[in-house]
Amino acid sequence: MNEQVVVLQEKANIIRKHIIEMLHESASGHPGGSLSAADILAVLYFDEMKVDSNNPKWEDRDRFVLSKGHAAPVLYATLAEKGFFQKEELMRLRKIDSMLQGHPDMKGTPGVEMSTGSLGQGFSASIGMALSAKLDKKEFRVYTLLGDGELQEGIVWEAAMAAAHYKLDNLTAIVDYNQLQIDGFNKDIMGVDPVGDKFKAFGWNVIEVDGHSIEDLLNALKEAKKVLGMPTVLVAKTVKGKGVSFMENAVDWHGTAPTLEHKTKALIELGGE
Ligand SMILES: Cc1ncc(C[n+]2csc(CCOP(=O)(O)OP(=O)(O)O)c2C)c(N)n1
Repeated sequence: MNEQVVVLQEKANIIRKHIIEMLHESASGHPGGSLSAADILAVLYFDEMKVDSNNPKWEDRDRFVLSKGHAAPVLYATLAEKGFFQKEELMRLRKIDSMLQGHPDMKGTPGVEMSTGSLGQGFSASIGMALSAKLDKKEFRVYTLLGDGELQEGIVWEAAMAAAHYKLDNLTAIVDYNQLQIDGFNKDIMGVDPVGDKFKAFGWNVIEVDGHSIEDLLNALKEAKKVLGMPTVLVAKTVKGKGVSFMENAVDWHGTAPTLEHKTKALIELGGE
């Protein structure tokens, strides 16, 4: 395995540990959908995206929109690791007057590009950002992460149609395809499959990847940049709660915070303190 992959895997693991610690400390939040996206955010922020934590508003930076805003802990952990703010802040998640609210707030947190939480709207906003880059003849790229449960929102498909219509090849969407939403498996609540074929029919370039394979993610993101005239979506197969055995594929861990006992167990599985 090459060194870059090992470094990124280690970053993802650190992000996972922060998630467990933050959620335990605040006694609330969403572990399942945060853990499932840790590898994706590690690759985006520590390899793919041009961002500068010393200059969060740098005009030419790449943009990332966490459309599945309830997974805010994975974004906060990544931003802190990247140096946008002190890691100690993570322990103030969801506290009164904290900069880290339960869902991302673009006015309160350095590095957060869009306030999200109402499923589907972050995706629409990312399309506006990509379109404005085109109109302003800017080179930056826009990345956005959606949940597969989020695809149940009608707004997603109107936005997908617009992105293809405007040929937004500067936009890469990633679907965290963990097959669960808040109440159970998507297939039992409102089937979203076949996800790739749907995006293809809406005019998107589609790449299917293993969302926990650093190599797959690196290659797919590189590939996406070569495709011109249409937006690309990575359908990233993931496991909700990935990395903590008792949280994996368990709907109960969508929005439940770990107790001290859970935290201790989880941190041991993730490789200690
Ligand atoms: C418009 C809207 N409706 C309902 C919700 C409540 N909600 C929060 S998370 C969630 C499930 C999301 O599932 P998914 O996108 O698959 O996220 P993941 O499983 O990856 O956490 C729902 C329905 C919301 N945030 N926004």
